[in-house]
Amino acid sequence: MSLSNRQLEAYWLPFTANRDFKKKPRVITGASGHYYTTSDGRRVYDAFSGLWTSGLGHCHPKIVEAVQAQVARMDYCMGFQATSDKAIELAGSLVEMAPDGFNHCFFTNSGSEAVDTALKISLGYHRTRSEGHRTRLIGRERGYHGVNFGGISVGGMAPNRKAFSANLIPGVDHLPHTHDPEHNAFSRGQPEHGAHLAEELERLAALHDGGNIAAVIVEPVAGSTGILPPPVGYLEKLREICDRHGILLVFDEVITAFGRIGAPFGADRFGVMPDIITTAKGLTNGVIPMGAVLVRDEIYDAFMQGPEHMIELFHGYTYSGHPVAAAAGIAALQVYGDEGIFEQALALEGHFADALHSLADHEHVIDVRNFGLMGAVEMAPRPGAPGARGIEAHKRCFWDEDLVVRNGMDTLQFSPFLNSKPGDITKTFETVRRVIDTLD
Ligand code: PXG
Ligand code: PLP
Repeated sequence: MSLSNRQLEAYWLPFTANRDFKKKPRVITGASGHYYTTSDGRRVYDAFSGLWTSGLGHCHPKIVEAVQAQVARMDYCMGFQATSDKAIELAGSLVEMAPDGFNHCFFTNSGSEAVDTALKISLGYHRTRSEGHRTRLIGRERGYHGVNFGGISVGGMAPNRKAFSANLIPGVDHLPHTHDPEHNAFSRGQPEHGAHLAEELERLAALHDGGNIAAVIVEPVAGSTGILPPPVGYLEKLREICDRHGILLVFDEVITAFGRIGAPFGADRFGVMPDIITTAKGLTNGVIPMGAVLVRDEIYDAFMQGPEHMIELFHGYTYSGHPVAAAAGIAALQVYGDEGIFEQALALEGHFADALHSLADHEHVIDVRNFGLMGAVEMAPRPGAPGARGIEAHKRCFWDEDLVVRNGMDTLQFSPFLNSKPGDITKTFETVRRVIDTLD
């Protein structure tokens, strides 16, 4: 590799321990199917499918072809007051795949932008209906909603908030998280205990008056924090309380959409319909950055009033509906359908859960959690060095075992390809066991 130290030093990596990383950088130079190629020439199996992004595998030929054709045909066009044919086509494909009643979508470039857009749409929606006093937003402890100011304000990942705590947006409350190892450790799929935690929303409605609350945002399955599936009955209860008080329910499906939990959307899988859905990642299979906010008809319709020459929502990104991203999205959605990917993902769940839970007996392991093709293995922190076991496992997998797994502190996370071979999943967890055997 001919990259210089100056170049390496120049790059400030996101969500990475930069000084430690730069001592021995893990650099990826190629990707194909289920494998990466590293800068030292190794073929490495990707057990995280990108960053939850690339469920179809890397460089899917149909998506590559669509992107190449589009970038040569039209690289960019203005997205305000004009748009590309591709953005319109993708909007059509997306609402076709979405649950009934979600017939409109707004494009962004990431999940973080989708979240902030959804929060603004929620506030704007109530204003258009002369309920502008509904300003409070409710998130949840341990929630991840990206890194923009709105997203970290409703989010509940303490490290992502603490440096900015004085500058978060006002008027936000948090529901309690649903992690309850005492009752639910080693649950397979949805834990039995914890539906009552949704009733905290009723308490907040009593405190503030439900009529002052604009929206509640949750991940149907909390991902980034280390996989917390919703307790049985929890999402249903949230929906019920939102209905009682006229509060919008936003599902942040940046991870859970597009097959990750065996259905087009988490809303479909759980049979609980939110009012707004945020997506990104799998929308383009990670090939070109893009996010989308899907809204129910009532929400879009509420904005469509006033003089017709006037802008209804003062919001948008230079790259909203970018034609090359949209081309990638159209192709990805086509492949999901043509290759029966969501059905494949659903069929793989049992095998994945078995393989993941095979680590439950390991001395370092204190919990295993899963839903769909999302899995977490939580290790006990090494006394005095929380996070050390997790990052050591990640590095040993990468350098010694040619395997990419992701760690958040001491929790190893797994996001297998939606079209994984069962044997590769088996092998992944045999390897992980071998690696955690070597940890102090
Ligand atoms: N909402 C949710 C639910 C997410 O999971 C975002 C918003 C933000 O999306 P962008 O595209 O702005 O990153 C996410 C992203 C991990 C991990 O290791 C998770 C995410 C991103 C990177 C790593 O779990 N989630
Ligand atoms: N900053 C400046 C000075 C800009 O002109 C723009 C967009 O025109 C932005 C920020 C926002 O960029 P984006 O639309 O890519 O989010």
